[in-house]
Amino acid sequence: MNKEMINKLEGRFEEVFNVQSTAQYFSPGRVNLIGEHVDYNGGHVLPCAITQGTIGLVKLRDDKTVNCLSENFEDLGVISFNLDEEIVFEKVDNWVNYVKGVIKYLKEAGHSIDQGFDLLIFGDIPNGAGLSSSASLELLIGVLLEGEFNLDLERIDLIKTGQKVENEFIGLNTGIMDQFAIGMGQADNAIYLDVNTLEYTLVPADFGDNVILIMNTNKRRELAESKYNQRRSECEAALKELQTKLDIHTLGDLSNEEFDANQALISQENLLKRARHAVYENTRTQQAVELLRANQLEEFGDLLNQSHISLRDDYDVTGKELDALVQAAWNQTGVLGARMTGAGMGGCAIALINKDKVNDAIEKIGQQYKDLIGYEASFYVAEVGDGAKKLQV
Ligand code: GAF
Repeated sequence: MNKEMINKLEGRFEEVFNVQSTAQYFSPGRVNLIGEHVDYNGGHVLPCAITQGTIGLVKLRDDKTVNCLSENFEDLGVISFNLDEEIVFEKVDNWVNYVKGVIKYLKEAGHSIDQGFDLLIFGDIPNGAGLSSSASLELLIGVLLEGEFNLDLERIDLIKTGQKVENEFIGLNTGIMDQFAIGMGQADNAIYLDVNTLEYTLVPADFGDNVILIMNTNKRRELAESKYNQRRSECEAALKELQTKLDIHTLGDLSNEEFDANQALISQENLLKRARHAVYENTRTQQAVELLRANQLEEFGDLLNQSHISLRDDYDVTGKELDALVQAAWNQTGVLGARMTGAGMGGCAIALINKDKVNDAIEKIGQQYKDLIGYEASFYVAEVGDGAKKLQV
């Protein structure tokens, strides 16, 4: 987010609210390098925060009104609610439900948020594109409230609050990966997280002569929520069947060999495929970290490819747009690996690609995608950035 954009937002804030903003906060988006649909299955994930994200400008008010405006949803205008009234989800409030949810759960946890505020936000991550615009917003509001009301919070509290908003206020049964990456992110590092223990290590996001290219299908995600929740239930059902014989708490407790030896316990083919993806993807993620640390990038890239194939064939969350984009990337020289990232069903893919080949590849991938799908994809080179924070002005 450059200075020019921030100046513009400051002007806009004053124009809308007739006062100057007093503080600014930033919260990134994330890409997940590998470990997809694993976080709610008890395994390992390898996401990183990116420099694209959501910025929030704020000024506390003397009353209890919270006024919210997003430059990304200008047509919605200012959406307001009052801190003295019960905070409830309202579909018409759209993105402001994330603001409401964070406030509600922090208040319920005993934190004092008793003054209204004016809020202007702007995000340069595409909405609903698999780069976690919603977790970015949750953590933005979390750090903003922490800063403005001097709340006594550990970062993990904000991360868990964000996940609670997603699960209980919005109704999407996500894992904790996105909030964790966005809350704990550090420039130039990926986060290797064990979701069972919430222990994590930083892994240098050093790709040598290569970069991570983000490729957006620009496909609107339809029915993504119900499909996501369905995948989670399917994995839980498969786990239950495995537990009739095995002493395991999560699918992430199994090695590939243990899974293969016990797969007959799973009664339905589709449940077996979902569980196999979760187990194998967890194994791939552990291998990928070792390869990245050892700078074995070709082998790391192969695992990205295998991850996509498994998400396509076993987990069934890719769809023709993501498959077309990833296949087009696989066709290019200089691409070490490519896969969808995030929940899938539209949204973005990533490719690990030689930096001298990026421009040429963008042109060719873009053309192949358009020929097949009928509209354009968008491309951004990812920069790995810091987690959510207050900006110094
Ligand atoms: C979404 C969810 F929010 C994450 O928790 C994770 O499950 C991801 O999909 C798939 O890996 O981003």
